[in-house]
Amino acid sequence: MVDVNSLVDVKNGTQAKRIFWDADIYKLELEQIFGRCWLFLTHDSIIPNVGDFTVTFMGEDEVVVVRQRDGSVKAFLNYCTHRGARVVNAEAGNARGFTCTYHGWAFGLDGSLESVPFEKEVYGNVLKKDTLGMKEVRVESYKGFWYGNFDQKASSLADYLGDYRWFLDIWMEGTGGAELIGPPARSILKCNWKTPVENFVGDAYHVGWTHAASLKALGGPLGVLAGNQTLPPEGAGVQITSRHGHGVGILFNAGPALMAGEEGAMAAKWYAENQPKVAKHLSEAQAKYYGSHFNASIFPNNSYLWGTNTFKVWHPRGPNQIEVFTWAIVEKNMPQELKDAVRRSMLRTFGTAGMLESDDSDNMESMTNLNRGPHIAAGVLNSQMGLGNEHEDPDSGNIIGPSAIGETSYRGFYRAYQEFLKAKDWDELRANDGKWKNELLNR
Ligand code: UNU
Ligand code: FES
Ligand code: FE
Repeated sequence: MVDVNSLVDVKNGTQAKRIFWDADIYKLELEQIFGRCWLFLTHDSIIPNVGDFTVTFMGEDEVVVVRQRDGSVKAFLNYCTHRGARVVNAEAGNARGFTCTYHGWAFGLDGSLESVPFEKEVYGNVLKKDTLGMKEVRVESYKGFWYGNFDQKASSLADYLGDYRWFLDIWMEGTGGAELIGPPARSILKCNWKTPVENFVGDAYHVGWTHAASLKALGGPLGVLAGNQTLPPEGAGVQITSRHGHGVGILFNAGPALMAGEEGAMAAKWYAENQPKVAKHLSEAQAKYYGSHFNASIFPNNSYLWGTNTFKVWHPRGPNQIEVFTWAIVEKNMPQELKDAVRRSMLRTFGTAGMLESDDSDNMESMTNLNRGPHIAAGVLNSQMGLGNEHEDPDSGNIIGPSAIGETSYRGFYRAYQEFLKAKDWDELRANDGKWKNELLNR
């Protein structure tokens, strides 16, 4: 039995080190977190046409996501109801239906079992075909971003995102919508899934140090941080955490991030021109954040950097391995030339062979694999930076840490992590809605 209370100390801002290694904790995470949270699947722009499909994972379960004939989107577990072989073997494509490679059972786009080779001759009428369709998974979308959930009793995706939508809307909606460029690149890292999630949710601290050489080589607004030569001044940024652990760290006006020269100038011009439109379309308060750099995670395992424009899912593959899916983010109305520049910048920085992606990987792998040693595994992780400095954000309804560098959203992420591991069901989670702020603010 895992003693969940011992894993996170919300008041004190620490977590047990064994959360990065322990197989029993991992099993509990698959049940309590990946079995009940909204998990990113794909974006409308990746499967625009009838029959377009993409294969991904929800936790350890492989799913296929398909554009239906009526324009809706469905997701199915990617196994055959005959003997359990994989039905869709391609990573992505367009199809009129799916035929299992093993014995040739054929399923429609809607998952229904349409035909079975020699059905009459070999089965007679024993086969109840209408009960043998591919197993469907609940899906919902927000601004074209599709998520799946194994729990029929989970709150809606909109409620799950909650007040965090205030920040998502800035880039998902502010200038007329966002798109992902895929299919996603896929790569394996030998680390626990939470090491990159916590890094993206709230780590502006490592940027100048871990990424010193890359920042210096690439330039752009984040280049000034290289080698920790300067601490971002007061007012340079904030950190945000929300009800279900989604968080974002903001570096104001650093939108072009690691784009220098002509590309950087093109990006800066886009952000400057569009800021007034965001004020009109959303609000003045949100427009203040437009053109900033966001480092962020959506609980549990979906991260993005807006500005650096990478969008990722860190799929768990056991307690000490992940499969990373990486897309580029563009705003729909950007000129094609800027979209191309953004995609190139993303590939240079956070693509599979990106400079900053490899900088980070060494840290994440060591944080995970050192825990083989029982003495190291027994310690605690520290996320106390800025403890006690946070307050409620009157604009967005979230909790805000008032500096660029701090660990407010680490604490928010692990508070939610512990709550999901503890809660018996979604009714209990909903009953807790009034408590989370007091827990984090230590009131
Ligand atoms: O990698 C990150 N978490 C990050 C990158 C944070 C801030 C700026 C750039
Ligand atoms: Fe942060 Fe070592 S300085 S992990
Ligand atoms: Fe990093």
